[in-house]
Amino acid sequence: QHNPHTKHGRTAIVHLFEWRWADIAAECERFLAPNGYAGVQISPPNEHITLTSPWYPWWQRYQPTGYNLCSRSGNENELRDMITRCNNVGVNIYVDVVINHMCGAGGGEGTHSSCGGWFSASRKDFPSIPFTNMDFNDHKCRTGSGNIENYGDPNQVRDCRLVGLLDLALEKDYVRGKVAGFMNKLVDMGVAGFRVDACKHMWPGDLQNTLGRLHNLNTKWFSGGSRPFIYQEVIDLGGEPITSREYFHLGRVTEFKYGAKLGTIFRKWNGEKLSYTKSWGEGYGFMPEGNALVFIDNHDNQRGHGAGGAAIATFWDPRIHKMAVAYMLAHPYGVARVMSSFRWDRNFVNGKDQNDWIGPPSHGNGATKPVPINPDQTCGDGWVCEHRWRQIKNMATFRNVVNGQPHANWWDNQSNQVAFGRGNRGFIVFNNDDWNLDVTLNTGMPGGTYCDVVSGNKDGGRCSGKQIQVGGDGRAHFKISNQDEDPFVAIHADSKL
Ligand code: QV4
Ligand code: CA
Repeated sequence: QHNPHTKHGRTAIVHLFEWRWADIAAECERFLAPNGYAGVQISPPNEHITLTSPWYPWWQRYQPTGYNLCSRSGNENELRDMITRCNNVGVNIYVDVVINHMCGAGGGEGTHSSCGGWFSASRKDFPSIPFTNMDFNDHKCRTGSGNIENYGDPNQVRDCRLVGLLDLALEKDYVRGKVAGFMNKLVDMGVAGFRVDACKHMWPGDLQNTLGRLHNLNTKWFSGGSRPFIYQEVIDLGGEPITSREYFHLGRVTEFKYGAKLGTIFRKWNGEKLSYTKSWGEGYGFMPEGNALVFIDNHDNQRGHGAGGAAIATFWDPRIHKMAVAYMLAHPYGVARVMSSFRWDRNFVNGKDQNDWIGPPSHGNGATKPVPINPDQTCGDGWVCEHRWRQIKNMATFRNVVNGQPHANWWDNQSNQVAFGRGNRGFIVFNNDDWNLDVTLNTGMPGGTYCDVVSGNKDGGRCSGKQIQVGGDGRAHFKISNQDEDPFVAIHADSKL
């Protein structure tokens, strides 16, 4: 189902990657609701393997060992409290669910799991659900290694092990029932939908049956008959037989071309220019806009996993990252997701980060640290909190203010200076050239003085950033130095002084 069921005209989702439930609950109340974020994507809430070699990697949460709701982010009570408190302030929760597989085949046997439940990867025995060796696909897989060896063969992509992860037989009624039961528990607790992991590796028919078993959303917070929002992780950059299109009828799909392309454009690689983005969206070969979930980076490709490579614009390149995220939030295409990360010590050897496995800030024993908030509203202890950066937070508001308005009043200099508006509700100007921008443009906005929400905030009647004068004819003069900390300017109806 394609509708995110957002509330109060809010639009953007933020992925609070690896945050604890207690911190997310507080963040909904103190920051996300007041600043107009629509929802949170949370890390997988179910029981997962715990690994010590490497030391509690972030990716251990993509190796389920059961469906009990205790994880590195907290226990079931904390999860329920978070869902309730976020819903009560109108912020939706979307759960990352890993249903293609359980843990790696080499995961051993014992109680090294986040709830302390016993499991055996070697015997394919997960008694807390229970799944036994009959619930896996090994008999169907035809590769020598039992792993996916060739993405050109849809059968092995669906029926063999993704990097050695025990592949669930989602064709079985029993397995479908257990997976749907797990998801329904979350629906009943009040979540608004799911990010479904590794959908390329599941047959659309199996997914359709499983998702068809989901309950309607909890009527304490959602109107009767609301179906869960679904966005499916399918990496489709072209060139493989499995395409995003096979999944459109089930819900939205992650559009990985979006961030890979926009990162390349803002980096000015391969002769790309910002002016070429006049037709950004479907005109750029992306999926139909009602199907797309868009983002600049995600938890995989910000550290070299997944797809997109070095072009991806992450918080490590803040100037480019802020511009790319602002472009996404200003543009009408797709449901937008903002990444919120933790920092780690990168160590590149021959272009590959040896530390791409490092988990969230922790006390050393695998217990995740809380997110402390500094006096200046940034986060401490290694949490990056991109969603709190003024430029990004204010663009999330921009997206709400211009929601439903058409892309309008495009201008470009045939290079890397562009501008566009959203009806008469907002206007944004970028200078990604190596020289100054100095131009008068038709903004389409009512005359008046506006506060640029990139260089500052509007606070009461005052503006801490640049002021932009829009004449009675809608025209305004913009000057953006290529030396500016953030070489872009954005104004909207609510930033009028
Ligand atoms: C290793 C070997 C295998 C071997 C196996 C033996 O590489 O060849 O068979 O041991 O047991 C981790 C390790 C990986 C290891 C595997 C199993 O990195 O080396 O295999 O565990 O033990 C995340 C990480 C993976 C991690 C996985 C499970 O990115 O590195 O694997 O979690 O912990 C494709 C998919 C797409 C996927 C993307 C990364 O089409 O669906 O790759 N993206 C999603 C998530 C991602 C997650 C998974 C899927 C799996 O976004 O975070 O992978 O749930 O493009
Ligand atoms: Ca599979």
